[in-house]
This record gives sequence, structure tokens and C-alpha cells, in this order.
Amino acid sequence: MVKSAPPPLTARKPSKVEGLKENSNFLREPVATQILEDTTHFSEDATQILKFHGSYQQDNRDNRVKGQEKDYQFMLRTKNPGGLVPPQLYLALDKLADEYGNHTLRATTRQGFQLHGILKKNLKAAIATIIKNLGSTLGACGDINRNVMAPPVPFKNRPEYGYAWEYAEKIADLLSPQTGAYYEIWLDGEKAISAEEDPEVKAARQRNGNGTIVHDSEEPLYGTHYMPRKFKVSVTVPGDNSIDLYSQDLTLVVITNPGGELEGFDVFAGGGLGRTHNKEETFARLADPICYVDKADVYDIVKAIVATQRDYGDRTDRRHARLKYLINDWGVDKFRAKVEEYFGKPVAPFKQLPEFKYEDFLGWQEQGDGKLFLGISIDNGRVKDEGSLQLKTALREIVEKFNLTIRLTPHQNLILCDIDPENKPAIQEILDRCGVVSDPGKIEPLFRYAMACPALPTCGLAITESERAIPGILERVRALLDKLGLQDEHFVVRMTGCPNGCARPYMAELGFVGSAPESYQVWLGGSPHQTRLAQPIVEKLHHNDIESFLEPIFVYFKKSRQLEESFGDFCDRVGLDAIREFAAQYQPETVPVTTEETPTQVAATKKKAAPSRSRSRISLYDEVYNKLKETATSEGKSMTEIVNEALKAYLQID
Ligand code: SRM
Ligand code: SF4
Repeated sequence: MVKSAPPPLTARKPSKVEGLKENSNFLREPVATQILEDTTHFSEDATQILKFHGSYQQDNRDNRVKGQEKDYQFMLRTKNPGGLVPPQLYLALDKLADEYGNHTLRATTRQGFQLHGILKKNLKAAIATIIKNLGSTLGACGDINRNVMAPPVPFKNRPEYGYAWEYAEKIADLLSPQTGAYYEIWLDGEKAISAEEDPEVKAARQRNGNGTIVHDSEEPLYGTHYMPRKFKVSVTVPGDNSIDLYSQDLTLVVITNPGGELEGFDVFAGGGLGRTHNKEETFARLADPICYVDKADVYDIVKAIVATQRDYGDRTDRRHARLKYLINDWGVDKFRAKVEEYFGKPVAPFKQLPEFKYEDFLGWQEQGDGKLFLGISIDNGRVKDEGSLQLKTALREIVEKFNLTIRLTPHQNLILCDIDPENKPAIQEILDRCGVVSDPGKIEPLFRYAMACPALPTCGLAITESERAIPGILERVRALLDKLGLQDEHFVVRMTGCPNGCARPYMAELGFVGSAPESYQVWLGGSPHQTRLAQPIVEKLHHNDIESFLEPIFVYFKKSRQLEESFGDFCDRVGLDAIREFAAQYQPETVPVTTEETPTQVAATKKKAAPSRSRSRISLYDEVYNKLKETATSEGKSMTEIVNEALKAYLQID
């Protein structure tokens, strides 16, 4: 097959970032110069290149004061294929968080760790420490292949899981940037102390498959312009959707023979979630099945897909630059045909796969080789010490004492691996002493399956709160479900502070996507196993109105669900129109819950027997609210009762 001519130069101008990449001398400048300057922050241009090194310039948005310089600080993100964090790296990160960061570590939705709050003057020392402790931040952000995900569970007696780990590492190596910039800048040119690269991967990277590589370049796969946009890969096994495969640019599914030996991979491509409010040309999209390849061809198919996006992805509009738009614009057949040109031969048809299911692998479990693993739930991935929950201390003590390897999960949790059964009691003692729940049965399931992105105060793109808001909102959703007789019900809730979708809310059964200060776009109808996209039902729901908005939907679910039907499946089956219709005619049957979480407002509800059952809201001044709350607590009454009594007296209603 002959490769067709490269795409014609488009009439539109490449975006500004394309020029910055081109002039960066393979990611060196302006970072190399500006890191030496005694300043609190980098220039706007340098921050774009800094991303490729795994760091974002941020500022603490809680500390913004008009007219004053921002409180600049840096976020660092590690790249850990398959979520692997060796004990030495974990302990180094734990220490860095205290030495230079904000005393927390943040497990991410792509199996990495983030440190927040690092000052520019400490950035070099922090990155150097990570590299010297077997970690890396190179390519964790920027227009390049990001962390390669794989199921985190150490099932040692299931060879397919071992292959997923192995190929996550290999694809990460294949697509890693080759520039010397990283070690020059952060280690003064010292070479990293890392394992020798697999010769098979090295050879595959250099192999010239029909235009997949850029000759005589420091970056054989990427060239001077790297990718048009971020590129996300995962490797999984049939049936395991712990990595949210439909949201990835590229997913490989391990196919083994009946003897458990690796035969090849099914390939999905074109997933992605980021969108912009009120811009319909941006959208979340599920990945499509593309083809099957034999194991011998796996590097070439990955290179062919990367080269297709590299050469044909839209470099003029960053909102239209992800692979999902290319596949959407071309259609799968044209995309496959172009990939075949780079691949050099026709691809084989996709092999049928079983249904994909989501699992979180929490609690103590056998790993199949006589050892145990322990999956620990971390609320929104934030590893910290706070009050009676001393998670950071517990993890440090356990990893230090027992030298355990960690696997971060795609759900912001972690798994402690390879535990000698005789150490179980000692580990359990540390967890109990530090208030860490190890029995997943004791975790409120709404919290267990929920995720939120960091949003405020660190994320510069946040429109509203997410990580800091979700605990209160989940408690209110729980109270509402309980009130409606749905005590045993739970579903997947995900929240983000803006539409970029970092906690993958569009795959959730109930998704909250920040759309204005204190308000969310609400998405319904994703599946419990993240195999379907949710749909938006409302554009801007103020968080004070969450109960009154969700109550009719939950009541409809309770009345009309099919046996064992989950909330997401129900919403998808009946559809948003039916939900809207039911809600419009809904008459509450019980007194709605009060909104004690919200400091400035309280629901003034009508009495149970009142003719109109709709709920009204009034605003209270803070001082009145605080006094009301105090009085309600001391008199053992609800705030609603007191408000109603007071208003009835004032309005002279009997
Ligand atoms: Fe993300 C940008 C946090 C996973 C889509 N993401 C950001 C930034 C760096 C904000 C910025 O650009 O200034 C956020 C930093 C916040 C902070 O203060 O730490 C941020 N993204 C995160 C993390 C930490 C969220 C989390 O709760 O863990 C995740 C880090 C993963 C990692 O270790 O690599 C994270 N981001 C995701 C995911 C989920 C995934 O990859 O599985 C998505 C949706 C999937 C996708 O890419 O389509 C995602 N992040 C985005 C986007 C929108 C991309 C797009 O195609 O439009 C942006 C904004 C952008 O790139 O312009 C973004
Ligand atoms: Fe920031 Fe938006 Fe991502 Fe949340 S979803 S971390 S607010 S970019």
C-alpha cells in the first residue's frame, strides 16, 4: 500500500502553541532560561512548554486579592504506567508534599499522583527528587502521550492482567519523548537512573513504517510540533472497564489463547470527554472499535494511530484538536483506511469481547500467588491527615515498614500489593489506629463510587467547586434517597468544576459539571459500568436546589424502575423527556429535607397538608441563619419548624 501525500497546508493559521513548540528546541526554552531567574512565576509562553515537563503554573485562587500579584504555585504530576508506584517513590513524594507542597498528595483519575503548592524556587529540587527516586513527570501533561492506564489489580494467577501491565509500560516507553531537555533542565544533564529500555521497544520506535517516523529528528515519533493535543492510552483485559476505556484516545484490549498466552490486541480509538459549555461543536465521545492486531504488530498499530493524529489532527483550533474530532469528522472507515496506510497492510477485524464491567478492587483480597492485596478508598484521591483520619501517616508507616508497592487506581484510590499474609494484622492495626476504613462494606456506597476533580482553589479553569463541594452534596443526596425510601440505593456520582471532564462525569449515572458559580449542569443516564454516555438534563442548577430538582427524578425511578434496574439504566431507558414530564407534574408527598448544608439559605417549605406541594426558597442573612441554626439545635427542633412558627406569628396566620 502506498501512503498518500501529506495533508495540504490548511488555510487557517496554526494555533499559538504550535509556534511555541516549534521554537522550544525540543522542550528546552523558555523553561531552561526562566528556571534560573529569581522570579515567582514563568512567562505565559514558558508555562505552555513547562506542561510537557509535568508541571502546571497555578495560583491559590482563595488568596486572590485585586491589584496584588497572584499567589503563584506549581502543580507537579507524576507519570506511572498502570499506576505503579514503587515504595521508594511513594516515600519521596510523601516527603516532598511536606517539604515543598501543601502537605497532601492527590491520586488522580489517570493513576498518577499530583503535588500542589510548590513554589518556583523549589520546583527543580522537587522534580530532581522524583527522578532520583525512580519516578518521572516527563510528559504527564502537554501535547503528548499521557500516562498509560491499566487495571491496577495484581491478580497474579490471571496472565492477561500481567500482559496489560507489561504493555502499558511498553507503550509508555514507545511513546515517551526522546528530547534531552528534561534531564538537562532538572538534573543538570545527569542521565536518569532508570532500567535499560527494552530493545524491542527501542527498535520499534525507530522502525520506519510508511511515514510513521520523522527522520533525523530528536523526536522520531513526534517531530518538532509534538501532538496536536494531549493523547491518552489505556491497556485492559476483556471485561475489565476499571480504566474507563470508552473515554480514551486509544485502548488496547489483551487477547489471550485458551492456554493464557498472549495472541494480540483489540483496538479501540476516538474516545474523549472535554467540552466547552454552549459550544456544540465540542462534545464528549465514546471510543469506537477499530481492529484487531497480532502481538507482533502492536507497536506498529500504535505508531500508525499516533502518526495519523499527528499528521491530520487539527492544529489550528485547540478545541477541535483531539483524535475524537478527527474520527468523528472522517468516520471510522476513513480513519481505519488512513491508519492502514501508515501500518502498511490491512488490519484484521475486531474480535468480539464480553461485556465490560467496572470494579474498584477495594478491601483485603487474595492476589493468586499466596500473597494479599489491599485496596484503600481515598475520598477524591486526597491523601492527607485531617482530624481523626490520618491517611497520609498510615500509608507512610505501612510503606516504610513493609516496603510495599502501590498501584494507583483510575478511580483515585490505591492498592497496596504483595502483602505477606503474616503482616496483615500489623497493617490492619496501623489502619485502625489512623482511622482508615479497610472494609469496603463500611464505606457509604455513594461515596465509594463517587469522584470529583480538584477544581478550586488550584485549578485555573474551575468555574465552581468540586472536590470541596462533593462531600456535602453526597450527604444531601443520601439524605434525600433515605427520605424517599431508597435507603439501599446507590449509583455512580461524578463531579467536575468545569466541562473539561477530568473526573469523567459524562460517564456517570449522575454527573455534576460546573457551569456557573455554585451551579452545575446535571447529566443523567450513564451506566454503572461506564459503557454509555450520560445526557445533560439541566444547564444550571444552583447547588441549593439539588434536592428539589432530584426528588421527582428519584420518585419516578422508585415508581417505574424495572427489577434490579440501576438509576443510570433507568434514566437511559425512560429518556430525559419522560423525566422532565414527570418532574413537571410532580407533587411531593412528604416534607422535603431541609438544606442545613447551605449557610445562607434555607428552604421554607409548605406544610405537609398544604394544597400546593411545590417547595419555595427564601434567602436568610448569615447572622439570622446562624442564630436560627443555634436555636434549632438548642431547642431540638428543625429550622423549618422554627421559620414556619415565626412567620406564621408575624403574618398572623393561625
Ligand atoms: Fe484534566 C486540564 C486535572 C484527568 C480533561 N486537568 C486539567 C488541569 C491541568 C487544568 C489546566 O489545564 O489548567 C487540571 C489541574 C487541576 C489541579 O488543580 O490539579 C486537571 N485532569 C486533572 C486530574 C488531576 C483530575 C483528577 O481528579 O484526578 C486528572 C489528572 C490525570 C493524570 O494523572 O494524568 C485529570 N482530564 C482528566 C481526564 C480523565 C482521563 O484522562 O481519564 C479528562 C477527560 C478525558 C479527556 O481527556 O478527554 C481530562 N483536563 C481535561 C481537559 C479537556 C481536554 C479536552 O480534550 O478538551 C483539560 C483542559 C485542556 O486540556 O485544555 C484538562
Ligand atoms: Fe479543573 Fe475543570 Fe479539570 Fe476540574 S474538570 S480539574 S475544574 S479543568
